[in-house]
Amino acid sequence: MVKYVLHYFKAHGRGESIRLAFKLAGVDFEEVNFTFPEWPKLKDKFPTQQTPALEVDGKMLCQSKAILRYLAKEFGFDGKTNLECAFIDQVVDTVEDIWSAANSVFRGPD
Ligand SMILES: N[C@@H](CCC(=O)N[C@@H](CS)C(=O)NCC(=O)O)C(=O)O
Repeated sequence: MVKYVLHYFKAHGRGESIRLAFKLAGVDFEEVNFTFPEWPKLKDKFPTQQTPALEVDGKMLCQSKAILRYLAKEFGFDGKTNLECAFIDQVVDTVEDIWSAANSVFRGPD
C-alpha cells in the first residue's frame, strides 16, 4: 500500500482539492500542516520551495496540478479519451487562473 503524506499550510488553499481527491477516492493519507510564520524555515525541504507537496512513499512531489493529475490517474478520475482529459484540464486551468488572480489580493496592501 502506498503511503501518502500531504504537506501544506493550516489552510484550505491549493491543498484542499488534493484533500478532496483523497476523500472522493476513499484513500487514507496523512498530513503535515504548518503555520505561515513557520514556513520560511521549512521552505528548503521542498523541490520547488512551495507547497502543496505530496510525499509518495518518501518521494516529494510538488505543483498542485501535477499532484492532482497523478492522483486522478491513480484513482481512476482521469479522462477516458484525450478530449475528456482536455475538458478536465480546462476546469483545472481555470481554477489556476482564479488562484493567480486571488494571489494578488492576498499579497496586496491591506
Ligand atoms: N504552481 C504552484 C504554486 C504553489 C504556491 O503558490 N504555493 C503557495 C501556497 S498556496 C506557497 O507555497 N507559498 C509560499 C511561498 O511561495 O514561499 C502550485 O500549483 O502548486
